Amino acid sequence: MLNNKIEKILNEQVEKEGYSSSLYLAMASWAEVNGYAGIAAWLYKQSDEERQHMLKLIGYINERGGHAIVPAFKEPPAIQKSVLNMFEEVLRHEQYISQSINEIVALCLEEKDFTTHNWIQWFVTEQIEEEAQSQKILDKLSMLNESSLYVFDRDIMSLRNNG
Ligand code: OFO
Repeated sequence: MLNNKIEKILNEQVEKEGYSSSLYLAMASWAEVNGYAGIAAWLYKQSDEERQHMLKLIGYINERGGHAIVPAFKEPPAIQKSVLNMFEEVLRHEQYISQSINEIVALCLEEKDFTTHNWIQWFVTEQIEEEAQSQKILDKLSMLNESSLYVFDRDIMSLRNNG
């Protein structure tokens, strides 16, 4: 059974994962209309993954006797300054999510909720991968100029597949 504090922080995370999904969906749409099909595909997939994270949390909260609440999500930006700027934002956002997961871990220890502490480890590991992936993309992007973005756009697909 979840205590109120844990239920509350997990519900806040539902909102954050749902917003992440909307954010990446909006980025995907922007990339698509600007001709970056590969980048758009990567972001659409990322948006789907974030929705899965949200569902995972909803499932756990309800399974443990809580009530998962689906909130309204704030509207993500529709326009990006540039591809580089957009991926800087992706990395910043993932770092923010990692911090948020860490806060859940800390609260679990404080509240002696070792079941949720164990369960949330999946997210801890996932965030290591997501930050590394975003950093890898940024490293590649910072070596490119605008004209080589086309090559990068095709390249990003294989980058996702190879981890
Ligand atoms: Fe990006 O992993 Fe969920 O939020």
